[in-house]
Amino acid sequence: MGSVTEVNGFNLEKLVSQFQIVAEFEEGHVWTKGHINDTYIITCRQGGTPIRYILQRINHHVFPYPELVMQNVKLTTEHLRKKIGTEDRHDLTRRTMTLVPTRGGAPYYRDREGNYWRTYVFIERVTSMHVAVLPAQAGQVGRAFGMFQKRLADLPPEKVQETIPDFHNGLLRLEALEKAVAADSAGRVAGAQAAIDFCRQQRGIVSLLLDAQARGELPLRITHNDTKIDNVLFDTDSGEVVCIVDLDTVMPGLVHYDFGDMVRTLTSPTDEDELDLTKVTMRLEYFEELAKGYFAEASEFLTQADRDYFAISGKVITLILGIRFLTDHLNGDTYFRVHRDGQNLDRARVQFKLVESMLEQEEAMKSFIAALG
Ligand code: GN1
Ligand code: MG
Repeated sequence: MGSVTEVNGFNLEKLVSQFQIVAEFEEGHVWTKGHINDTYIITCRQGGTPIRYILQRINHHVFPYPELVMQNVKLTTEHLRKKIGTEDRHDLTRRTMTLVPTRGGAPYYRDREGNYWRTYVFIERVTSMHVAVLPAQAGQVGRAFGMFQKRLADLPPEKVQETIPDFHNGLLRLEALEKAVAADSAGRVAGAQAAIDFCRQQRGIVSLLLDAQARGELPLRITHNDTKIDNVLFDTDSGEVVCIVDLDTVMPGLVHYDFGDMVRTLTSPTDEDELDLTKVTMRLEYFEELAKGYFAEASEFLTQADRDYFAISGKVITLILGIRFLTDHLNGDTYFRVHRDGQNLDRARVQFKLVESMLEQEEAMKSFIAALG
């Protein structure tokens, strides 16, 4: 059996040997999903049976304190495992992420070049998607993240580190955009003028949640902070949600950003970087299923003030994401991985089109949330 050990200049076999894996390394290959970390799928064998793992190199430019990220991940996964285990022990290694410790018992391995590596058990027989194709899927994902927040509600927030400070602070994101425009370091400002103008016209949106938070209306809770549909795994056979992944940005935050990012990714019928903007729209039916699913789980811990801000949360986070993609495009694509020229500008344009569609349908979203009670 030919085995692939060397990928991107990393010896995957050697790296995997740092972790507590009781099986023989067979091969590893790149997994292209995700805009930030490098991910490899590793196949080992035990008694002729393949056992797979996820090996990841944490992007330490985006996450300047990988130790804290891993401290959060360990705490969160252990807490979720305990919670899920008391409900039903069936399939525990599929229903939460399972970290494989290093031989020394640490949650990550630091190599000689200063790279941070971690290993998870690969969750088998699941699929993930970029786009919801049935309204019921929006409901399932809403429910899953509502449950996720509920299960973490009794974790003391001070135990979870804010690994990327001001992650959803739209005012700072706007400042970063203006800096990028002024510097024009990649010479791309002229080609992105319409997108820049849109951000300036709509700038009032980004502070709606920050202002409510500053007025003391919205409490901090432990949130996921990257609730895109891609981060939910569905069982291949039953279509049920199995697991929520990508716990790197679990931090104290507002539940609205989690809900809003679901609106962004579950209601749009296209990929994040769709070129045909006529296809990009906020599908109200998907929004309604998402809200019903989420509230079915989250209702018990939400306050009335919380409820008042869910209908506008989609446009807030979607505009912030658009600003971030646009800023990165202007800076020469130094943050989000791109697979083609102009991809970050394409991503930004999709977000702005979605914001427009959300603005057109805001009253309908507000009435629906109000009627949920
Ligand atoms: C990034 O790497 P990935 O795909 O999990 C980003 C999120 C964005 C998302 C947009 C740490 O997540 O904030 O919402 O892209 N993560 C970070 O697809 O910036
Ligand atoms: Mg992420």
